[in-house]
Amino acid sequence: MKTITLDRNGKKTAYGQHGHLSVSGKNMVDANGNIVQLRGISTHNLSSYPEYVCNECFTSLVDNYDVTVMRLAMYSAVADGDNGYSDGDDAHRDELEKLILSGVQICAELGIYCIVDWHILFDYDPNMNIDMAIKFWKKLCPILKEYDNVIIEICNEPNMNFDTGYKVTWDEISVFANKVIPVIKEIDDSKIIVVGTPTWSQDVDIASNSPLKYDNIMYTLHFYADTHRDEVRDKAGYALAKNLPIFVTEFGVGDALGDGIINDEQSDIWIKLLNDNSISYVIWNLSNKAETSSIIKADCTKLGAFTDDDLTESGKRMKKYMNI
Ligand code: IDC
Repeated sequence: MKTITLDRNGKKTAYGQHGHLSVSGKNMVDANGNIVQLRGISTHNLSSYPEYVCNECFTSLVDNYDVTVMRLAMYSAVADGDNGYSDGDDAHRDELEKLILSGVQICAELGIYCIVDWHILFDYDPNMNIDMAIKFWKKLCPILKEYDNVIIEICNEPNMNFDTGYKVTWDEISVFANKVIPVIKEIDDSKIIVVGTPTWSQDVDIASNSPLKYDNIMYTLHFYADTHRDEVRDKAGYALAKNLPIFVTEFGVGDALGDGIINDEQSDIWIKLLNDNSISYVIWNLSNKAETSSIIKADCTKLGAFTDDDLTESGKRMKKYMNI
């Protein structure tokens, strides 16, 4: 097994405090059986903003904001003109794999957890690129197996066919999960696997009616505070009442397009709900793209040693919600 740093700068790291994670009932628990809540930041599309996966950057986020998890968002299909894992060539796939492994290693050295995210989006049905997904996990899992700080996310946000309006169902997601999870577990049965839910990972209520039949599974809930309000919080409440383990692997303080205005009132209500239920959360996104959800200002080209001046308004909310 790879070494995950237990102490840094005279204090215990997140991994030093918690060690191996697993799922018990609706909670994520640590090696001592205590409930754990992780808080962290998601990269933007790794094909578009690979430069932020570096030691200097992650170190700054851990040291300044007490981040305990980083999410590596590897788009499975093309977005904004940048090829994803499935439609790029082998050289691009190699680059993405190397980037992920370097991100995982940096997190191990910092003693934090790391989510490896198969980020479906425009490939709205995870079954579309399932062969590539299986190829990816078969290749990476033998290496990730050595890293006890890794959490696996198998389908970011199942959503809909914009041409026909057809929405991917939980049954269809389950078909995908029931093919992919056994492949991962055969190589490495030790990790938490997070599974996306219908409607851009909002329908945890539907998943809670027929959860998957494996150990150590969590279900994805995503919200963008200005768009998704009580109606999505009600879904979370329903799922929690049914004991569904939820992981918010992505949220934004603005609108669902990652842009728009920041809604502090709705964000605070959401974060209180998550904290009250010890639900882990990860904010979108680590980049300087000119959009509301980016945490770094568009004119800031630094890749680390961030100061308050480098943070956008979303970045300031990130800071507030990390060091709670
Ligand atoms: C958005 C990015 C934006 C990019 C778009 C398409 O912020 O810059 O142009 O994707 O690649 C999600 C997705 C996440 C989205 C985000 C904001 O998981 O990929 O990122 N969002 O729209 N779900 C709900 C919102």
